[in-house]
Amino acid sequence: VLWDIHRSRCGFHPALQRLRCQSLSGAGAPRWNDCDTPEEFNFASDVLDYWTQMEKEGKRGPNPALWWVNNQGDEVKWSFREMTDLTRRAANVFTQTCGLQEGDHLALILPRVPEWWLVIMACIRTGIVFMPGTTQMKAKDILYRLQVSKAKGIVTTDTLAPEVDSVASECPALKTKLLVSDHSRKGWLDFRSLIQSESPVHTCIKSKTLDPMAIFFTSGTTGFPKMAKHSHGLALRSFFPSCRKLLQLKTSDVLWCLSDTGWVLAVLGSLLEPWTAGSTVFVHHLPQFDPKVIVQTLFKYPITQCFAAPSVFRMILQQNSTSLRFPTLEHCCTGGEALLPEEQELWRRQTGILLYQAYGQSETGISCGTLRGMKIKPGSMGKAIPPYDIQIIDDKGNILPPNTEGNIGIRIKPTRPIGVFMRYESNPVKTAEVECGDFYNSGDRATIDAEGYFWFLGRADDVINASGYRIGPAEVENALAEHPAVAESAVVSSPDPIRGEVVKAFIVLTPKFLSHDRDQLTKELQQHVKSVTAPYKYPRKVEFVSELPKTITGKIKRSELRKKEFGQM
Ligand code: BCO
Repeated sequence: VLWDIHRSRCGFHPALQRLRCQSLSGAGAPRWNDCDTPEEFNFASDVLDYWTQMEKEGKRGPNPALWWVNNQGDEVKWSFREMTDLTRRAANVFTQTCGLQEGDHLALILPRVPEWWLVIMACIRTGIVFMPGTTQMKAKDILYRLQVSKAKGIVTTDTLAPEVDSVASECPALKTKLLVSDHSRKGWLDFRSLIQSESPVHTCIKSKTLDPMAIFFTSGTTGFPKMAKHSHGLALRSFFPSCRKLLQLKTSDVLWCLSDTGWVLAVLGSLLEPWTAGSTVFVHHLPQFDPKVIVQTLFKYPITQCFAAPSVFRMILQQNSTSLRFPTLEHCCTGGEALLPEEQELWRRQTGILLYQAYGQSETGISCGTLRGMKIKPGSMGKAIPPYDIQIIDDKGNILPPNTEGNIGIRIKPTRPIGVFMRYESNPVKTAEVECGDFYNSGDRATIDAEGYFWFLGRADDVINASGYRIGPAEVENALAEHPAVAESAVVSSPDPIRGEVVKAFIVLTPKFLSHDRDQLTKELQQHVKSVTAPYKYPRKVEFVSELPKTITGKIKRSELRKKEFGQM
Protein backbone atom coordinates (compact mmCIF):
# COMPACT_ATOMS: atom_id res chain seq x y z
CA VAL A 1 0.00 0.00 0.00
CA LEU A 2 2.76 2.38 0.96
CA TRP A 3 4.34 1.59 -2.38
CA ASP A 4 1.29 2.83 -4.20
CA ILE A 5 0.80 5.88 -2.07
CA HIS A 6 4.40 6.85 -2.64
CA ARG A 7 4.15 6.22 -6.34
CA SER A 8 1.05 8.29 -6.73
CA ARG A 9 2.52 11.14 -4.72
CA CYS A 10 6.00 11.18 -6.13
CA GLY A 11 6.04 9.12 -9.30
CA PHE A 12 9.38 7.46 -8.53
CA HIS A 13 10.45 3.95 -7.59
CA PRO A 14 9.94 2.89 -3.95
CA ALA A 15 13.27 3.78 -2.40
CA LEU A 16 13.37 7.13 -4.12
CA GLN A 17 9.78 7.75 -3.21
CA ARG A 18 10.79 7.36 0.41
CA LEU A 19 13.72 9.68 -0.12
CA ARG A 20 11.75 12.34 -1.90
CA CYS A 21 8.55 12.18 0.09
CA GLN A 22 10.36 12.51 3.39
CA SER A 23 12.38 15.43 2.13
CA LEU A 24 9.41 17.14 0.62
CA SER A 25 7.42 16.60 3.75
CA GLY A 26 10.01 18.57 5.65
CA ALA A 27 11.68 15.65 7.40
CA GLY A 28 15.06 17.28 6.72
CA ALA A 29 17.81 15.93 4.52
CA PRO A 30 17.03 12.94 2.29
CA ARG A 31 16.81 9.61 4.10
CA TRP A 32 17.08 5.99 3.18
CA ASN A 33 17.27 2.70 5.02
CA ASP A 34 20.67 1.08 5.46
CA CYS A 35 19.58 -2.08 3.71
CA ASP A 36 17.61 -0.64 0.79
CA THR A 37 18.71 -1.70 -2.66
CA PRO A 38 16.49 0.07 -5.14
CA GLU A 39 16.67 -1.42 -8.59
CA GLU A 40 17.50 1.92 -10.16
CA PHE A 41 19.58 4.78 -8.86
CA ASN A 42 21.32 7.67 -10.51
CA PHE A 43 23.04 10.36 -8.49
CA ALA A 44 22.58 12.99 -11.21
CA SER A 45 18.85 12.69 -11.69
CA ASP A 46 17.98 11.52 -8.18
CA VAL A 47 20.15 13.88 -6.18
CA LEU A 48 21.59 16.78 -8.13
CA ASP A 49 18.34 17.44 -9.98
CA TYR A 50 16.40 16.93 -6.76
CA TRP A 51 18.28 19.81 -5.09
CA THR A 52 17.82 21.86 -8.25
CA GLN A 53 14.09 21.35 -7.85
CA MET A 54 14.33 22.34 -4.19
CA GLU A 55 16.10 25.53 -5.21
CA LYS A 56 13.46 26.31 -7.79
CA GLU A 57 10.75 25.83 -5.19
CA GLY A 58 12.59 28.06 -2.74
CA LYS A 59 13.10 25.13 -0.36
CA ARG A 60 16.88 25.38 -0.17
CA GLY A 61 18.92 28.31 1.12
CA PRO A 62 21.16 30.55 -1.01
CA ASN A 63 24.43 28.63 -0.48
CA PRO A 64 25.98 27.51 -3.75
CA ALA A 65 26.37 23.83 -4.64
CA LEU A 66 29.99 24.42 -5.64
CA TRP A 67 32.22 27.20 -4.37
CA TRP A 68 35.63 27.22 -6.01
CA VAL A 69 38.44 29.67 -5.24
CA ASN A 70 42.11 30.07 -6.14
CA ASN A 71 45.10 32.11 -4.98
CA GLN A 72 44.54 34.75 -7.65
CA GLY A 73 41.22 35.84 -6.14
CA ASP A 74 39.05 34.10 -8.76
CA GLU A 75 35.84 32.50 -7.56
CA VAL A 76 33.25 30.25 -9.15
CA LYS A 77 29.91 29.81 -7.39
CA TRP A 78 27.44 27.47 -9.04
CA SER A 79 23.98 26.76 -7.70
CA PHE A 80 22.45 23.29 -8.07
CA ARG A 81 20.39 24.78 -10.87
CA GLU A 82 23.54 25.79 -12.72
CA MET A 83 25.11 22.42 -11.99
CA THR A 84 22.14 20.66 -13.56
CA ASP A 85 22.30 22.91 -16.61
CA LEU A 86 26.06 22.61 -17.09
CA THR A 87 26.23 18.88 -16.48
CA ARG A 88 23.42 18.24 -18.97
CA ARG A 89 25.41 20.22 -21.52
CA ALA A 90 28.53 18.25 -20.63
CA ALA A 91 26.56 15.02 -21.03
CA ASN A 92 25.64 16.12 -24.54
CA VAL A 93 29.29 16.92 -25.26
CA PHE A 94 30.21 13.34 -24.38
CA THR A 95 27.41 11.58 -26.23
CA GLN A 96 26.62 13.93 -29.12
CA THR A 97 29.96 15.54 -29.94
CA CYS A 98 32.29 12.74 -28.86
CA GLY A 99 30.05 9.74 -29.56
CA LEU A 100 30.81 8.15 -26.21
CA GLN A 101 28.30 5.61 -24.95
CA GLU A 102 27.04 4.08 -21.74
CA GLY A 103 29.66 1.70 -20.36
CA ASP A 104 32.61 3.38 -22.12
CA HIS A 105 35.59 4.22 -19.93
CA LEU A 106 36.77 7.83 -19.62
CA ALA A 107 40.04 8.84 -17.95
CA LEU A 108 39.62 11.97 -15.86
CA ILE A 109 42.92 13.64 -14.98
CA LEU A 110 42.15 17.13 -13.80
CA PRO A 111 43.42 19.23 -10.92
CA ARG A 112 40.89 20.90 -8.64
CA VAL A 113 39.06 22.84 -11.33
CA PRO A 114 35.26 23.17 -11.53
CA GLU A 115 35.18 21.04 -14.68
CA TRP A 116 36.12 17.99 -12.57
CA TRP A 117 32.62 18.11 -11.03
CA LEU A 118 31.01 18.64 -14.45
CA VAL A 119 32.77 15.65 -15.96
CA ILE A 120 31.82 13.30 -13.14
CA MET A 121 28.19 14.34 -13.13
CA ALA A 122 28.00 14.19 -16.93
CA CYS A 123 29.43 10.67 -16.82
CA ILE A 124 26.83 9.65 -14.26
CA ARG A 125 24.07 11.15 -16.44
CA THR A 126 25.25 9.18 -19.46
CA GLY A 127 26.48 5.96 -17.84
CA ILE A 128 30.05 6.60 -18.98
CA VAL A 129 32.40 5.06 -16.43
CA PHE A 130 34.76 7.74 -15.10
CA MET A 131 38.29 6.89 -13.95
CA PRO A 132 39.85 9.63 -11.81
CA GLY A 133 43.64 9.86 -11.76
CA THR A 134 46.07 12.19 -10.02
CA THR A 135 47.63 15.01 -12.05
CA GLN A 136 51.00 13.90 -10.69
CA MET A 137 50.97 11.06 -13.24
CA LYS A 138 53.60 10.86 -15.95
CA ALA A 139 53.31 9.53 -19.51
CA LYS A 140 53.97 5.91 -18.49
CA ASP A 141 51.35 5.97 -15.73
CA ILE A 142 48.83 7.40 -18.18
CA LEU A 143 49.76 4.90 -20.88
CA TYR A 144 49.21 2.00 -18.51
CA ARG A 145 45.80 3.32 -17.41
CA LEU A 146 44.60 4.00 -20.94
CA GLN A 147 45.75 0.61 -22.21
CA VAL A 148 44.52 -1.58 -19.39
CA SER A 149 41.12 0.14 -19.22
CA LYS A 150 40.74 0.47 -23.01
CA ALA A 151 39.57 4.01 -22.31
CA LYS A 152 37.71 5.60 -25.18
CA GLY A 153 38.21 9.12 -23.91
CA ILE A 154 40.36 11.33 -21.71
CA VAL A 155 39.81 14.73 -20.15
CA THR A 156 42.84 16.65 -18.95
CA THR A 157 44.64 20.01 -18.95
CA ASP A 158 47.33 21.46 -21.19
CA THR A 159 50.00 20.47 -18.65
CA LEU A 160 49.32 16.78 -19.21
CA ALA A 161 48.13 16.88 -22.82
CA PRO A 162 51.70 16.53 -24.21
CA GLU A 163 52.23 13.46 -22.00
CA VAL A 164 49.01 11.97 -23.37
CA ASP A 165 50.00 12.78 -26.94
CA SER A 166 53.36 11.08 -26.43
CA VAL A 167 51.60 7.74 -25.76
CA ALA A 168 48.28 8.09 -27.60
CA SER A 169 49.46 6.13 -30.65
CA GLU A 170 49.89 3.10 -28.36
CA CYS A 171 46.26 3.34 -27.18
CA PRO A 172 44.08 2.15 -30.08
CA ALA A 173 40.84 2.44 -28.08
CA LEU A 174 41.38 6.14 -27.37
CA LYS A 175 39.13 8.14 -29.67
CA THR A 176 38.37 11.35 -27.80
CA LYS A 177 40.70 13.82 -26.15
CA LEU A 178 39.09 16.71 -24.32
CA LEU A 179 41.12 19.66 -23.10
CA VAL A 180 40.15 21.86 -20.17
CA SER A 181 42.04 25.02 -20.92
CA ASP A 182 41.69 28.56 -22.18
CA HIS A 183 43.94 27.63 -25.10
CA SER A 184 43.34 25.20 -27.91
CA ARG A 185 45.56 22.28 -28.89
CA LYS A 186 45.71 20.35 -32.14
CA GLY A 187 43.90 17.02 -31.96
CA TRP A 188 42.02 17.99 -28.81
CA LEU A 189 38.43 19.14 -28.34
CA ASP A 190 37.88 22.25 -26.30
CA PHE A 191 35.68 21.17 -23.39
CA ARG A 192 34.92 24.70 -22.16
CA SER A 193 33.67 26.07 -25.45
CA LEU A 194 31.78 22.87 -26.30
CA ILE A 195 29.84 23.17 -23.05
CA GLN A 196 28.80 26.68 -23.97
CA SER A 197 27.53 25.62 -27.38
CA GLU A 198 25.83 22.34 -26.42
CA SER A 199 22.15 22.06 -25.56
CA PRO A 200 21.13 21.96 -21.86
CA VAL A 201 18.42 19.45 -22.71
CA HIS A 202 19.43 15.92 -21.85
CA THR A 203 17.61 12.84 -20.61
CA CYS A 204 19.52 11.08 -17.88
CA ILE A 205 19.94 7.31 -18.29
CA LYS A 206 17.97 5.04 -16.00
CA SER A 207 20.91 3.33 -14.39
CA LYS A 208 20.50 0.18 -12.37
CA THR A 209 22.00 0.59 -8.91
CA LEU A 210 24.46 -2.20 -9.68
CA ASP A 211 25.52 -0.85 -13.09
CA PRO A 212 29.13 0.37 -13.25
CA MET A 213 29.82 4.01 -12.38
CA ALA A 214 33.53 4.52 -11.68
CA ILE A 215 36.95 2.90 -11.63
CA PHE A 216 39.65 3.77 -9.09
CA PHE A 217 43.20 2.60 -9.66
CA THR A 218 44.69 1.13 -6.53
CA SER A 219 48.19 -0.15 -5.86
CA GLY A 220 49.12 -3.62 -4.65
CA THR A 221 52.36 -5.30 -3.59
CA THR A 222 53.11 -6.61 -7.04
CA GLY A 223 52.47 -5.45 -10.54
CA PHE A 224 50.62 -2.39 -11.71
CA PRO A 225 47.65 -0.76 -9.99
CA LYS A 226 44.39 -2.68 -10.14
CA MET A 227 41.11 -1.21 -11.37
CA ALA A 228 38.58 -1.25 -8.53
CA LYS A 229 35.25 -0.93 -10.34
CA HIS A 230 32.30 0.56 -8.48
CA SER A 231 28.62 0.58 -9.27
CA HIS A 232 26.18 3.44 -8.68
CA GLY A 233 25.78 1.79 -5.27
CA LEU A 234 28.86 3.73 -4.10
CA ALA A 235 26.80 6.90 -4.48
CA LEU A 236 23.67 5.33 -3.02
CA ARG A 237 25.57 4.36 0.13
CA SER A 238 26.00 8.06 0.98
CA PHE A 239 22.24 8.14 1.61
CA PHE A 240 22.10 5.41 4.18
CA PRO A 241 21.23 6.82 7.61
CA SER A 242 24.28 5.23 9.22
CA CYS A 243 26.57 6.82 6.64
CA ARG A 244 24.88 10.20 7.04
CA LYS A 245 25.76 10.06 10.73
CA LEU A 246 29.48 10.29 9.95
CA LEU A 247 29.41 14.01 9.13
CA GLN A 248 25.75 14.87 9.78
CA LEU A 249 25.82 17.42 7.02
CA LYS A 250 23.03 19.98 6.61
CA THR A 251 22.12 22.14 3.61
CA SER A 252 23.76 25.10 5.36
CA ASP A 253 27.11 23.29 5.73
CA VAL A 254 30.17 24.19 3.68
CA LEU A 255 32.44 21.16 3.40
CA TRP A 256 36.05 21.34 2.29
CA CYS A 257 37.64 17.98 1.47
CA LEU A 258 41.30 18.36 0.56
CA SER A 259 41.90 15.03 -1.11
CA ASP A 260 43.58 15.05 -4.51
CA THR A 261 41.06 14.63 -7.33
CA GLY A 262 42.55 11.25 -8.23
CA TRP A 263 41.30 9.36 -5.20
CA VAL A 264 38.03 7.87 -4.01
CA LEU A 265 38.14 10.21 -1.02
CA ALA A 266 37.71 13.19 -3.34
CA VAL A 267 34.69 11.64 -5.04
CA LEU A 268 33.15 10.90 -1.65
CA GLY A 269 34.17 13.97 0.32
CA SER A 270 34.05 16.58 -2.42
CA LEU A 271 30.97 15.41 -4.22
CA LEU A 272 28.81 12.50 -3.07
CA GLU A 273 28.65 13.17 0.69
CA PRO A 274 28.02 16.92 0.57
CA TRP A 275 25.60 16.88 -2.34
CA THR A 276 23.59 14.04 -0.87
CA ALA A 277 22.87 16.42 1.99
CA GLY A 278 22.39 19.45 -0.26
CA SER A 279 25.47 21.09 1.31
CA THR A 280 28.03 23.33 -0.34
CA VAL A 281 31.21 21.79 -1.72
CA PHE A 282 34.10 24.15 -1.07
CA VAL A 283 37.24 23.80 -3.21
CA HIS A 284 40.55 25.60 -3.25
CA HIS A 285 42.51 25.08 -6.44
CA LEU A 286 45.68 24.49 -4.37
CA PRO A 287 47.97 23.37 -7.21
CA GLN A 288 50.81 22.97 -4.71
CA PHE A 289 50.06 21.79 -1.20
CA ASP A 290 50.71 24.65 1.21
CA PRO A 291 49.52 24.46 4.83
CA LYS A 292 49.73 28.27 5.13
CA VAL A 293 47.13 28.65 2.39
CA ILE A 294 44.91 26.10 4.12
CA VAL A 295 45.04 28.03 7.39
CA GLN A 296 44.31 31.34 5.62
CA THR A 297 41.43 29.75 3.73
CA LEU A 298 39.88 28.34 6.90
CA PHE A 299 39.97 31.86 8.37
CA LYS A 300 38.68 33.59 5.25
CA TYR A 301 35.72 31.45 4.12
CA PRO A 302 32.70 30.19 6.08
CA ILE A 303 33.83 26.57 5.99
CA THR A 304 32.00 24.48 8.59
CA GLN A 305 33.52 21.05 7.98
CA CYS A 306 36.91 19.85 6.83
CA PHE A 307 37.92 16.37 5.64
CA ALA A 308 41.57 15.56 4.89
CA ALA A 309 44.29 12.99 5.40
CA PRO A 310 46.06 13.03 8.80
CA SER A 311 49.24 14.38 7.16
CA VAL A 312 47.36 17.54 6.24
CA PHE A 313 46.30 18.13 9.85
CA ARG A 314 49.86 17.37 11.03
CA MET A 315 51.29 19.87 8.57
CA ILE A 316 48.81 22.55 9.69
CA LEU A 317 49.80 21.94 13.31
CA GLN A 318 53.46 22.38 12.35
CA GLN A 319 52.76 25.90 11.10
CA ASN A 320 53.31 27.67 14.43
CA SER A 321 50.34 29.85 13.58
CA THR A 322 49.43 32.35 16.29
CA SER A 323 45.91 30.98 16.29
CA LEU A 324 44.14 28.00 14.86
CA ARG A 325 40.73 28.99 16.23
CA PHE A 326 38.85 29.03 12.93
CA PRO A 327 35.72 31.17 13.07
CA THR A 328 33.19 28.86 11.40
CA LEU A 329 34.79 25.43 11.51
CA GLU A 330 32.67 22.99 13.52
CA HIS A 331 33.72 19.51 12.54
CA CYS A 332 36.86 17.79 11.24
CA CYS A 333 37.20 14.28 9.93
CA THR A 334 40.31 12.46 8.76
CA GLY A 335 41.12 9.25 6.93
CA GLY A 336 43.49 7.61 4.49
CA GLU A 337 46.29 6.74 6.93
CA ALA A 338 46.87 6.11 10.62
CA LEU A 339 46.50 8.89 13.18
CA LEU A 340 48.15 8.95 16.58
CA PRO A 341 46.19 9.75 19.77
CA GLU A 342 48.62 12.61 20.55
CA GLU A 343 47.88 14.20 17.19
CA GLN A 344 44.15 14.06 17.83
CA GLU A 345 44.68 15.68 21.23
CA LEU A 346 46.98 18.38 19.83
CA TRP A 347 44.40 19.30 17.18
CA ARG A 348 41.70 19.59 19.85
CA ARG A 349 43.88 21.79 22.04
CA GLN A 350 44.95 24.11 19.22
CA THR A 351 41.62 24.44 17.42
CA GLY A 352 39.04 23.60 20.05
CA ILE A 353 37.59 21.06 17.60
CA LEU A 354 37.66 17.28 17.85
CA LEU A 355 39.28 15.35 15.03
CA TYR A 356 37.18 12.33 14.10
CA GLN A 357 38.77 9.36 12.36
CA ALA A 358 37.35 7.38 9.46
CA TYR A 359 38.74 4.43 7.55
CA GLY A 360 38.19 3.14 4.07
CA GLN A 361 39.75 2.00 0.85
CA SER A 362 39.29 2.54 -2.88
CA GLU A 363 37.50 -0.81 -2.84
CA THR A 364 35.05 0.05 -0.09
CA GLY A 365 34.59 3.79 0.33
CA ILE A 366 34.37 4.84 3.96
CA SER A 367 33.71 1.68 5.91
CA CYS A 368 34.48 2.56 9.54
CA GLY A 369 34.36 5.77 11.44
CA THR A 370 33.83 7.64 14.65
CA LEU A 371 30.48 9.19 13.83
CA ARG A 372 29.96 12.82 14.71
CA GLY A 373 29.07 13.04 18.38
CA MET A 374 30.07 9.44 19.10
CA LYS A 375 32.59 8.84 21.88
CA ILE A 376 36.09 9.24 20.45
CA LYS A 377 38.63 6.67 21.53
CA PRO A 378 41.92 8.40 20.63
CA GLY A 379 43.83 6.34 18.08
CA SER A 380 40.83 4.25 17.07
CA MET A 381 39.22 4.58 13.67
CA GLY A 382 35.75 4.05 15.09
CA LYS A 383 33.13 1.42 14.42
CA ALA A 384 31.81 -0.32 11.32
CA ILE A 385 29.30 1.79 9.40
CA PRO A 386 26.25 -0.32 8.48
CA PRO A 387 25.29 -2.01 6.31
CA TYR A 388 28.93 -3.12 6.37
CA ASP A 389 29.48 -5.99 8.77
CA ILE A 390 33.18 -5.66 9.55
CA GLN A 391 35.05 -8.29 11.49
CA ILE A 392 38.63 -9.12 12.29
CA ILE A 393 39.34 -12.36 10.46
CA ASP A 394 42.16 -14.85 10.08
CA ASP A 395 43.61 -15.89 6.72
CA LYS A 396 40.79 -18.43 6.25
CA GLY A 397 37.98 -15.98 6.94
CA ASN A 398 37.26 -17.13 10.51
CA ILE A 399 36.12 -14.36 12.83
CA LEU A 400 38.64 -13.65 15.58
CA PRO A 401 37.70 -12.61 19.13
CA PRO A 402 38.12 -9.01 20.40
CA ASN A 403 41.63 -7.70 21.00
CA THR A 404 43.20 -10.26 18.65
CA GLU A 405 45.24 -9.06 15.68
CA GLY A 406 43.92 -10.08 12.27
CA ASN A 407 42.77 -8.77 8.90
CA ILE A 408 39.97 -6.26 8.49
CA GLY A 409 37.23 -8.16 6.64
CA ILE A 410 33.93 -6.91 5.26
CA ARG A 411 31.21 -9.54 4.92
CA ILE A 412 30.29 -10.00 1.24
CA LYS A 413 28.43 -13.31 1.48
CA PRO A 414 25.64 -14.21 1.25
CA THR A 415 25.01 -10.58 0.23
CA ARG A 416 27.57 -8.15 -1.12
CA PRO A 417 26.69 -4.86 0.59
CA ILE A 418 26.02 -1.71 -1.40
CA GLY A 419 29.25 0.31 -1.61
CA VAL A 420 31.76 -2.53 -1.82
CA PHE A 421 33.48 -2.56 -5.24
CA MET A 422 32.16 -4.87 -7.94
CA ARG A 423 35.49 -6.40 -8.93
CA TYR A 424 39.00 -5.63 -10.12
CA GLU A 425 38.18 -5.01 -13.75
CA SER A 426 39.71 -7.60 -16.13
CA ASN A 427 41.40 -9.30 -13.21
CA PRO A 428 39.41 -12.27 -11.85
CA VAL A 429 42.53 -13.67 -10.20
CA LYS A 430 43.11 -10.60 -8.02
CA THR A 431 39.37 -10.32 -7.40
CA ALA A 432 39.32 -13.90 -6.11
CA GLU A 433 42.48 -13.34 -4.05
CA VAL A 434 40.79 -10.76 -1.82
CA GLU A 435 37.82 -13.01 -1.12
CA CYS A 436 38.38 -14.85 2.11
CA GLY A 437 35.54 -17.11 3.23
CA ASP A 438 32.48 -14.87 3.52
CA PHE A 439 34.58 -11.72 3.62
CA TYR A 440 36.42 -9.20 1.47
CA ASN A 441 39.92 -9.18 2.93
CA SER A 442 41.17 -5.57 3.01
CA GLY A 443 44.79 -6.55 3.61
CA ASP A 444 44.85 -4.13 6.55
CA ARG A 445 45.71 -5.45 10.01
CA ALA A 446 43.77 -4.33 13.07
CA THR A 447 42.05 -5.36 16.26
CA ILE A 448 38.51 -4.76 17.46
CA ASP A 449 37.73 -4.06 21.11
CA ALA A 450 34.77 -5.26 23.13
CA GLU A 451 32.80 -2.09 22.23
CA GLY A 452 33.30 -2.62 18.49
CA TYR A 453 35.97 0.06 17.96
CA PHE A 454 38.68 -0.79 15.42
CA TRP A 455 42.38 -0.17 16.01
CA PHE A 456 44.58 -0.01 12.91
CA LEU A 457 47.93 -1.81 13.02
CA GLY A 458 49.36 -1.76 9.49
CA ARG A 459 49.35 -3.58 6.18
CA ALA A 460 49.48 -7.36 5.91
CA ASP A 461 51.51 -7.02 2.71
CA ASP A 462 54.28 -4.74 1.43
CA VAL A 463 52.02 -1.90 0.30
CA ILE A 464 53.19 1.48 1.60
CA ASN A 465 50.80 4.13 2.88
CA ALA A 466 52.71 7.41 2.69
CA SER A 467 50.70 10.47 3.78
CA GLY A 468 47.51 8.76 2.63
CA TYR A 469 48.85 7.55 -0.71
CA ARG A 470 48.77 3.79 -1.32
CA ILE A 471 52.03 2.94 -3.07
CA GLY A 472 53.07 -0.43 -4.45
CA PRO A 473 56.80 -1.09 -3.85
CA ALA A 474 57.12 -2.66 -7.31
CA GLU A 475 56.02 0.61 -8.93
CA VAL A 476 58.97 2.43 -7.32
CA GLU A 477 61.42 -0.44 -7.85
CA ASN A 478 60.52 -0.51 -11.56
CA ALA A 479 61.14 3.22 -11.81
CA LEU A 480 64.50 2.88 -10.05
CA ALA A 481 65.50 -0.03 -12.29
CA GLU A 482 65.44 2.31 -15.28
CA HIS A 483 68.39 4.27 -13.85
CA PRO A 484 71.86 2.98 -14.80
CA ALA A 485 73.13 3.30 -11.21
CA VAL A 486 70.65 0.75 -9.88
CA ALA A 487 71.62 -2.92 -9.99
CA GLU A 488 68.66 -3.87 -7.82
CA SER A 489 66.48 -2.30 -5.18
CA ALA A 490 63.94 -3.06 -2.48
CA VAL A 491 61.36 -0.48 -1.55
CA VAL A 492 59.64 -0.52 1.81
CA SER A 493 57.74 1.67 4.21
CA SER A 494 59.64 3.68 6.81
CA PRO A 495 58.24 5.71 9.75
CA ASP A 496 58.02 9.48 9.48
CA PRO A 497 56.81 12.01 12.07
CA ILE A 498 54.87 14.12 9.55
CA ARG A 499 53.81 11.77 6.76
CA GLY A 500 53.19 8.75 8.98
CA GLU A 501 55.17 6.59 6.60
CA VAL A 502 57.47 7.41 3.70
CA VAL A 503 58.93 5.37 0.86
CA LYS A 504 62.44 4.07 1.55
CA ALA A 505 64.61 2.48 -1.12
CA PHE A 506 67.47 0.11 -0.36
CA ILE A 507 69.70 0.22 -3.41
CA VAL A 508 72.53 -1.98 -4.66
CA LEU A 509 74.63 0.07 -7.06
CA THR A 510 76.03 -1.07 -10.38
CA PRO A 511 79.88 -1.25 -10.29
CA LYS A 512 80.24 1.91 -12.40
CA PHE A 513 78.49 4.02 -9.78
CA LEU A 514 80.11 2.61 -6.65
CA SER A 515 82.55 5.51 -6.35
CA HIS A 516 79.94 8.24 -6.95
CA ASP A 517 79.07 10.78 -4.28
CA ARG A 518 76.18 9.21 -2.33
CA ASP A 519 74.31 12.43 -1.49
CA GLN A 520 74.44 13.50 -5.10
CA LEU A 521 73.33 10.08 -6.26
CA THR A 522 70.44 10.08 -3.80
CA LYS A 523 69.15 13.37 -5.21
CA GLU A 524 69.61 12.14 -8.77
CA LEU A 525 67.69 8.94 -8.12
CA GLN A 526 64.88 10.81 -6.34
CA GLN A 527 64.62 13.19 -9.25
CA HIS A 528 64.67 10.26 -11.65
CA VAL A 529 61.69 8.58 -9.93
CA LYS A 530 59.80 11.89 -9.88
CA SER A 531 60.37 12.21 -13.61
CA VAL A 532 59.23 8.74 -14.69
CA THR A 533 56.27 8.16 -12.40
CA ALA A 534 53.90 10.17 -10.19
CA PRO A 535 56.23 12.11 -7.83
CA TYR A 536 54.33 11.25 -4.64
CA LYS A 537 55.93 7.79 -4.96
CA TYR A 538 59.53 8.98 -4.88
CA PRO A 539 61.77 7.52 -2.13
CA ARG A 540 62.18 10.20 0.49
CA LYS A 541 64.79 7.96 2.15
CA VAL A 542 67.55 6.12 0.29
CA GLU A 543 70.10 3.69 1.70
CA PHE A 544 72.86 2.14 -0.37
CA VAL A 545 73.63 -1.46 0.53
CA SER A 546 75.99 -4.09 -0.82
CA GLU A 547 73.26 -6.75 -0.98
CA LEU A 548 69.57 -7.26 -0.25
CA PRO A 549 68.20 -9.90 2.11
CA LYS A 550 66.74 -12.77 0.05
CA THR A 551 65.03 -16.11 0.49
CA ILE A 552 66.83 -19.23 -0.77
CA THR A 553 64.77 -18.96 -3.95
CA GLY A 554 66.11 -15.43 -4.50
CA LYS A 555 62.99 -13.45 -3.51
CA ILE A 556 63.77 -10.17 -1.77
CA LYS A 557 62.67 -10.19 1.88
CA ARG A 558 61.01 -6.78 2.01
CA SER A 559 59.34 -7.62 5.31
CA GLU A 560 62.76 -8.00 6.96
CA LEU A 561 63.81 -4.54 5.78
CA ARG A 562 60.47 -3.04 6.83
CA LYS A 563 60.67 -4.56 10.30
CA LYS A 564 64.14 -3.05 10.76
CA GLU A 565 62.76 0.37 9.79
CA PHE A 566 60.06 0.12 12.41
CA GLY A 567 62.51 -1.15 15.04
CA GLN A 568 60.82 -4.52 15.20
CA MET A 569 64.03 -6.53 14.76
O1 BCO B 1 58.07 16.91 -0.95
P1 BCO B 1 58.70 17.26 -2.25
O2 BCO B 1 58.61 18.72 -2.54
O3 BCO B 1 60.07 16.71 -2.41
O4 BCO B 1 57.86 16.53 -3.42
C1 BCO B 1 56.44 16.53 -3.50
C2 BCO B 1 55.93 17.58 -4.48
O5 BCO B 1 56.55 18.81 -4.36
C3 BCO B 1 56.30 16.93 -5.79
N1 BCO B 1 55.38 17.19 -6.90
C4 BCO B 1 54.06 17.31 -6.84
N2 BCO B 1 53.57 17.49 -8.07
C5 BCO B 1 54.62 17.46 -8.91
C6 BCO B 1 55.79 17.27 -8.15
N3 BCO B 1 57.00 17.18 -8.69
C7 BCO B 1 57.07 17.27 -10.02
N4 BCO B 1 56.01 17.45 -10.82
C8 BCO B 1 54.77 17.55 -10.30
N5 BCO B 1 53.71 17.72 -11.07
O6 BCO B 1 56.27 15.53 -5.58
C9 BCO B 1 56.10 15.24 -4.21
C10 BCO B 1 54.67 14.82 -4.01
O7 BCO B 1 54.46 14.28 -2.75
P2 BCO B 1 53.15 14.57 -1.91
O8 BCO B 1 51.98 14.83 -2.78
O9 BCO B 1 52.98 13.47 -0.94
O10 BCO B 1 53.61 15.82 -1.08
P3 BCO B 1 52.98 17.18 -0.68
O11 BCO B 1 52.85 18.05 -1.87
O12 BCO B 1 53.83 17.68 0.44
O13 BCO B 1 51.51 16.87 -0.14
C11 BCO B 1 51.26 16.45 1.17
C12 BCO B 1 49.83 15.94 1.25
C13 BCO B 1 49.57 15.45 2.66
C14 BCO B 1 48.86 17.06 0.90
C15 BCO B 1 49.64 14.79 0.23
O14 BCO B 1 50.56 13.78 0.51
C16 BCO B 1 48.23 14.28 0.20
O15 BCO B 1 47.35 14.87 -0.41
N6 BCO B 1 47.93 13.16 0.90
C17 BCO B 1 46.61 12.63 1.01
C18 BCO B 1 46.31 11.62 -0.04
C19 BCO B 1 44.84 11.20 0.03
O16 BCO B 1 43.95 11.99 -0.16
N7 BCO B 1 44.60 9.94 0.34
C20 BCO B 1 43.31 9.40 0.40
C21 BCO B 1 43.23 8.24 -0.54
S1 BCO B 1 41.62 7.55 -0.64
C22 BCO B 1 41.51 6.57 0.73
O17 BCO B 1 42.41 6.39 1.47
C23 BCO B 1 40.21 5.94 1.02
C24 BCO B 1 39.54 6.64 2.19
C25 BCO B 1 38.09 6.44 2.12
